[in-house]
Order: sequence, then structure tokens, then C-alpha cells
Amino acid sequence: MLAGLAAAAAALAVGAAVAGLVEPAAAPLTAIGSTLIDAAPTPAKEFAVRTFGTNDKPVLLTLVALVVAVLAAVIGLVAWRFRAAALTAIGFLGVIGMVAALARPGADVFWAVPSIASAAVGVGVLLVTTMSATKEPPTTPAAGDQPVETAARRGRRTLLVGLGAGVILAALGSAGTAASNAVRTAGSAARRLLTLPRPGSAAPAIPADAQVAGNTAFSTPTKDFYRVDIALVTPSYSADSWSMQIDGMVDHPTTLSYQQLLALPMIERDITLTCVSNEVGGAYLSTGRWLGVPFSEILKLVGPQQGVKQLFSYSLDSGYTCSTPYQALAKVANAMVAVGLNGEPLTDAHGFPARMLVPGLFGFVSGTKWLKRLEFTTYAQREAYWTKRKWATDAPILTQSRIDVPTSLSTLPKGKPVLAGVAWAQERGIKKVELRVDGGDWKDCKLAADAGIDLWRQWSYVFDGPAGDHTAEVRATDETGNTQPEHRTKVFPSGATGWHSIRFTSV
Ligand SMILES: Nc1nc2c(c(=O)[nH]1)N[C@H]1C(S)=C(S)[C@@H](COP(=O)(O)O)O[C@H]1N2
Ligand SMILES: [Mo]
Repeated sequence: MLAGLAAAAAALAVGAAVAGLVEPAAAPLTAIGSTLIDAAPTPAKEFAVRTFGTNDKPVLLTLVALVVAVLAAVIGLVAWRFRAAALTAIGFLGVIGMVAALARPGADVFWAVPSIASAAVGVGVLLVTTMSATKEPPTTPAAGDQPVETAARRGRRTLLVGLGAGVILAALGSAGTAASNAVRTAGSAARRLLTLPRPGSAAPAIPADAQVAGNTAFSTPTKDFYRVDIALVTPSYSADSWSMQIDGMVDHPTTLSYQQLLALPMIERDITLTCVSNEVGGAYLSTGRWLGVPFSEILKLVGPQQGVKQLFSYSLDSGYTCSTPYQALAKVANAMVAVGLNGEPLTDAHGFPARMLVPGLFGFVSGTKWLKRLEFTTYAQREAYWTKRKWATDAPILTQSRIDVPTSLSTLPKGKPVLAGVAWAQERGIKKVELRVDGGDWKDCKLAADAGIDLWRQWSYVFDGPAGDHTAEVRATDETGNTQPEHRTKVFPSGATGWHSIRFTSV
């Protein structure tokens, strides 16, 4: 078993290190993990996101690694008897990694290299550890029989040498991966040192009283900005070699380099981004100050033709594609191809060099990161990644609200019994937020200043009930008069509905 585990550890570590040189997404574990993400049925994905949140990716990789470890231990046991079979099995695992890597969208033949290296290292380590395994089993050892003892000792020695080699290779591989990760991180930090142009139209100031003291920060720092995507390895691209193709049903198809994109008129806007996978009370929404080229300029540039129904966007990363309803795109003033977040170039995690944003639409139909191509088309011609998986086609952000203060199951401070939170209905605006305690009457909350239609709105409520344990529920009404329904739905296929509630204690 140890022989199998050492072989697997060495194989995977070396494979990952080689992938660091070739293409991180081609590492055998990563390639298999990405294949599983794409193949997973929607309920499984929902479960993973709901249960593990942003840790869903490490959890997936750990599970795959555990399965490989169990297989490796079995292979190690088998090797003692059927060496050729065990070696073949390792080779077969290598082939699985190779096929997974080669089948990734955008893969080329070099993506096979990490898995080949893995298989070679795995076979090598298992060969050495089990060198004397099937040689002449000591059938009738006479006491003090010299040759048999020597064979046994030799067996033990090759096992130890093999295990040692496995451990050393695993350590070297891990160090190599760590080193190439460090180089990549430093490289992307250096790339992001570029200076972005000033916007022709600056963001309107956020009123100071849009923030309720002690509540969630109105503007989310970049490091805290939620992140949701299907990329197992954070993509990192260079702006120098980047370009974006814009084509399909347009009069003037074009390709923009990064510098050409930056030369177009720019706006800076505060926008609250929301994920369709946000559960009632969830944290998949954040507010940032985005710098980018408004879509109105892009439409002017290429001239979409009659009959365009969807903007189909392609990511550089894997086969991710996104479907944005053209109607929504054309009418939302601050829809943009963004290059900056909070005064800096986008980070790799949030889509460097460029990404889409359409206020009012959930991220999966509007927020394509690592943009590669914009194609104006119809629904009959193209079907996007999530559409194929039966998520909604038209997916406006639902009117929602959340209680952030106090956190559930905590105690309200004595002199300052204030509940607070956020409400959002991007592109419609929040008209009213109400709260009720212990199922009583709905009471109006105090709304903080309105910072604009693309943004969430903060609210507060002074609790004046008796000491003890209580339940608070919140609901918002948007400017179209639509009040959040009580009925709880799942996030699939078009976002969760229902009221957020917390339990708290007052003294
Ligand atoms: N290339 C790519 N872009 C993507 C995704 C993705 O998986 N791949 N996920 C989308 C989803 S579901 C959301 S909610 C937003 C989240 O953007 P953020 O990670 O910058 O917060 O990105 C969108 N853009
Ligand atoms: Mo999302």
C-alpha cells in the first residue's frame, strides 16, 4: 500500500510541477476535476456551492485526490502479486488524466505532457519499490539459508529506496509547483502595474449616509469581493497579447487590442454584482467601483443588425460561454466591458484583462470574465454553458434583502439595539424595507441614502421589544411596487426567493 501511495504522490506532484511549466490547467488532478465540474449534473453543483461555498474547488480536488489515493493503495497491494497488472493500472490512470487534459476546451497536444510525466514517475516508483516482489517467493526457507535471507533483505532495500525516491519526488514536485505559482503571482502583479486611463465620466460620489454605521461595508474591498466561476486554476493572461474579437450579426466586425479598448470612451460606476447561486441570506453579492467602456460605445462601433437576440460572450478560460439578452444589454445605461475595479486593473480572479458587467442581470448571464470574444447572434444559433445546463435564459436579479447586524444567534448590544442590513433590486431601486419580530406586524425600516439604481441600499431598525429570544424577518419592496414573496425557492434555475430571518437575543 505504501508503495502505491508513494508512487501516486510522486506522480501527481511531478505532474503538477510539469503543468506549472506547460499549463496549470493541464495538471492531471486539475484536468479531471474540471471535467467533473462540467459533467456534474446541476443538483450536484448546487449542492457543492451551497454546502462548501467558495471552498467548493478545494473540496472537489481533495475528493479526487482521495479517490486516487485509494486506487493507488489497491494498486500497491496488487503489485505485490501481479506487478504487470499494477503497472498497467498506473499507466491507465495516466491515460485518464491525459484524455481529460486533451479534451479540455482550448487544449493543445502539450496538455498531455503533465499526465505522461505523472504516469512515467508513477510507473518508475512502483517498479523500484516492487523490484523483488514477484521474484522467487521464499517457499521452503531452510533455517539459516543464506540466499533467501539475501533476497528478503534485497527486497526490503529496494522497497525503501523506492519509497524514499517517491517521497523525494513528491517533495520536489510540490516545491516546483509552489515555485511556479509564486512566479505566476509575481508575474500577474507586475502585469497589473499598468496605468489605466481616467474615465471621461467619473462615478457619482456615494453619499456618506448611504452607509449605516456598523453595517456591512457599502463598497466591498477587492480582496473581499465575492468570486464565483468554474475555473479550477485562476487564469492569468497578459494584456500585451490580449485582444477581443467582436463579430456575428454586426455591420463592422472588429478586433480590439487592450490599448485600443482603453482608447475608447470610458465610464466609472459603482455597481452591485449578484450571483444567481446566492441563497437567501447568502454572501454572493458585492459592490465595486468599475471602470470600463460602456456597451453603448461598443454597439456604436460595430453596428448590430436587425434580428440580434443575444450577445454570446466567450471566455479565454476553458469553454465558458455566456448568454446575455440583447434587449437588456441595449437598454441598461451602465452595461460595460470593464478593465478596472476599485481604482486598479482587474485582478486575475475578477477577469483581467477585461470582463463584462450588466447591472440588473445575474452574473452568469452578464459577467463574463477573461473575455475573448463578443458575438451578436440569436438563441437559435448558440446555447451558452449554463443554458445547456437548464439555468434560466432571462435572469434579472430578484428583489432581495438581508439582515447583517446582529449576526444570527447573537445578542443585541444593550444601549444600541439596532438591526441593519442591505436590500437590492438593481435597475429597479428599493422603495421600502420592512421588518417583523416574532411574526408580528411588519414595520418600516429606516432606509439609508440611495446611491443609485445599480446599487444595493442599506437599512436599519431600532428594536424596542422585551428582553429575551426573538426572530426577525425582513422583506423589501422595489420601486415597481413588487414585494419579496415569502415562498422559499431554490437558487436553480433563476435565483432564490424568500425572506431572510435570524434569531437574536435582547437584554
Ligand atoms: N469566464 C467566466 N466568467 C464568469 C463565470 C465563469 O464561471 N467563468 N462565472 C460568472 C458568475 S456565475 C458570476 S456570479 C460572476 C462573478 O464575478 P466575480 O467572481 O468577479 O464576483 O462571474 C461570471 N463570469
Ligand atoms: Mo453566478
